[in-house]
Amino acid sequence: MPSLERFDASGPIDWTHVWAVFDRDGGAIVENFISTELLARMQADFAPLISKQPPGSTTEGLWTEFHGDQTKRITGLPSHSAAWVELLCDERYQAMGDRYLGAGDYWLNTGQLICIGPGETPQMLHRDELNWPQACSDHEITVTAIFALTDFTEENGATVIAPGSNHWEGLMPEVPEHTKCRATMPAGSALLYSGKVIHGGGANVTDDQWRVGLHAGFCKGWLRAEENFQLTIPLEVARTMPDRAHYLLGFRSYSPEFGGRLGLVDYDDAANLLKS
Ligand SMILES: O=C(O)CCC(=O)C(=O)O
Repeated sequence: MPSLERFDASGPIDWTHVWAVFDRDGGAIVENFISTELLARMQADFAPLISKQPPGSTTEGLWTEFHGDQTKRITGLPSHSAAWVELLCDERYQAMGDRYLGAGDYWLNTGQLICIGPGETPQMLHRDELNWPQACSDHEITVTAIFALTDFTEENGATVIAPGSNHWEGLMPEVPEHTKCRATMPAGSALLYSGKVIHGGGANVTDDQWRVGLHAGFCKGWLRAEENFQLTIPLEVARTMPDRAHYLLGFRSYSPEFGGRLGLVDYDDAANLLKS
C-alpha cells in the first residue's frame, strides 16, 4: 500500500525535501501547517456558513455526481473570513505557487469548503489540470492545498490519492486499487498536491461526522478560474484586504512576461477601482 510522506510544521521543515517529495509523488502532507489560533478563527467564521448550506448541487448530471449529493460546497469565503485571507497570503503556501507556476504568474483557482457528510460515496477520481484539457502540458498549470479544518480519517472521507500518478501517461488512466491511499491528517494540516496527481474525495461511512476541508488551488493567471471571486467579494470588502490578496483574487490586472495585459478596467489596471 503506498503512502504520502508527512512533514511537521510545528518545528523547522526542510522545504527542499518537501518539494522533492511533491515532484516524485505528486503530493505531501504538512501537519500543523495552520496555527491553533488561526484554525479556531477559521472554524468559527465558517461554522454559520456550513450550517445553513444544504448538501448537493442544483446542476443535473455529471456535476451533481462530481460535487457529491451528501457534500456541502461553499465558495465566496474571503468575504466571510479575514482568517482565510491571512492563510491565503501565507508565505509557505505562496512558495508552492511560486515554485510550480512562477512568481506573479498565478491566481487563486478556488478556495472552497468541501464538507463531506455521512453516507457520501467516493468522488470520481480526477486530475485538477483537466479543468483546462486544452492547456495541459509537461508543466504544472495548477497546484492545490487541501487544508484540513477537521481531522481527516479513513472513515469520514479523507482524500483518496494515487502517489506517483502525476507521472502516469494518458489523460485519465485506470487507477488500480493497490496504487491508492488516503490522505488522513489531523485538523490544521495541509495536503499539498500537483494538478497532475489523480485523487478524489473519500467516502464518509460515519453516522454523524462531517469532514471539512478547504480546497484552495492556484492556477496560471491566463486561465479562467473555477470560482468567480469578483462576483462574491464586494469592492468595499476587497478594499480592506492586503495587496497580495488583490492579486490572488483577481482585483488586479495580470501582465504575463510575454503577451498583453488581462483583466483590465478602462484599459488600465483594475487596482484603480480599489482606490477610494
Ligand atoms: O474533498 C476532497 O478531498 C477532494 C475534492 C476534489 O478533489 C475536488 O472536488 O476537486
